[in-house]
Amino acid sequence: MLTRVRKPVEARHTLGGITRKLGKEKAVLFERVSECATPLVTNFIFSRQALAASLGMEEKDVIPRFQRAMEKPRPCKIIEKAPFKENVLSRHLNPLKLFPIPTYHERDAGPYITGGILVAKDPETGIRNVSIHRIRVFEDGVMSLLILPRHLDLCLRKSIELKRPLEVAIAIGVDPFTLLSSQAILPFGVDELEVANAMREGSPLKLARCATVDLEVPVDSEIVLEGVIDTLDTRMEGPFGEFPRYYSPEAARPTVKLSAICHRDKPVYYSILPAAREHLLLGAIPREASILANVQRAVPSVKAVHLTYGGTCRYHLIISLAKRNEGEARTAMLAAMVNNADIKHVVVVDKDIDIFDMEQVEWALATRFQGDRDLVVIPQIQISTLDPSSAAGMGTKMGMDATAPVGSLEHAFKPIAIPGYEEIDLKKYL
Ligand SMILES: Cc1cc2nc3c(=O)[nH]c(=O)nc-3n(C[C@H](O)[C@H](O)[C@H](O)COP(=O)(O)O)c2cc1C
Ligand SMILES: [Mn+2]
Repeated sequence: MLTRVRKPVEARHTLGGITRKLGKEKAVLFERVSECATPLVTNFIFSRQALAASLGMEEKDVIPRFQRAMEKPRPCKIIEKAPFKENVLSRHLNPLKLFPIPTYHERDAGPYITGGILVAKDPETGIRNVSIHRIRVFEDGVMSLLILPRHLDLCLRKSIELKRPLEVAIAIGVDPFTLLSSQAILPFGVDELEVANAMREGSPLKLARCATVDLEVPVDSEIVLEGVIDTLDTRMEGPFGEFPRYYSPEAARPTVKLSAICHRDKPVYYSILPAAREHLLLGAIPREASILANVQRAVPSVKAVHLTYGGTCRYHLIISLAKRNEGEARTAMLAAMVNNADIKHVVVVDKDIDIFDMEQVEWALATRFQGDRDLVVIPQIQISTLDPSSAAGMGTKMGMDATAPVGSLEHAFKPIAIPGYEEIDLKKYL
């Protein structure tokens, strides 16, 4: 399901436009982008099904396997040889001259690297950390990036205290296990690459040492940008069209000073269209895995959770509950809300509703929910800063209990059914 675009395409806007049109359908390989010799691949995670296929798994197995991998990460083997070391450039380092780096949205500040995993080490423990960052590339090859207050930020603060530069390696074009694991919600000190390795039952993830920094990246990386983060020499970064489909504003941010650009012979550049399914799902799957485990700790009868596309795979959560006691729905929604600051609206439904079918979820709201009785509103609490309706990250959370009373699914809330419906084979009659 990979479509090739052979005609030349502009990296500015046109490539993103074509990708967006195919966003829910197909992976795309752009063979010729803005006179650049390197092709660009994008959008291979265009649905949950496509993600599962890329992992060689059934859709239903993805979350349980991700949960197991997070619980039991597996150390990676490091080998010397790697295709990305076939070409190690150390002078005139400018990613814009080598790779087709897109400018996506109207008000974006410029071209951005969006599909690279950034590897760094905790300067105290030497434990690796992996995360994805939007990285603006300037005409002169200097890059500035957004580092939210999570693990890379912790590494950076420690490096400043120790007065040592923080080395980074940005690997572009990695396997989907690594991409997904980079988004795992883990305690600081757990190496996301070891989670990726644990998830790859059968074929282990091998790492190779970088050329100019003391870091390891997946052996099969197409491109590796190596350097150090400079927090003193900042540059403007943003505006940038983000996952909620709004722009996030500009600010002065740290820069990356490159020491090498490594790539395979004939590399393929990988990029993620912001706010596309690929971007949303990379966040949703690891979040669902963590939210489910946490909510089940509070309410074991919770069966599954779904972060919806309309809720940008961050703000809207549907919970499936095999309710045994009244009150479980409220406990579950509150557990989800405190577990993840981004979750803003939660709907809890009974086990007979398919939580991935939003028409069914709406039907449950229409027929099992009363606003005065089943609504929980929590004002003035932390929500996503990227939600433009928030007041500097403060807002209101809302939970809707659309479950029927315990025991009523067989009586007052018994959906209509036609006996023998499932077995009817239309071919026999038409
Ligand atoms: C396409 C994409 C772009 C992202 N951009 C950023 C970013 O610019 N800054 C940031 O801090 N996190 C960004 N993230 C989220 C982090 O990569 C993610 O939260 C990661 O799990 C953080 O890792 P950590 O827990 O080790 O800190 C992005 C995620 C994706 C999928
Ligand atoms: Mn981490």
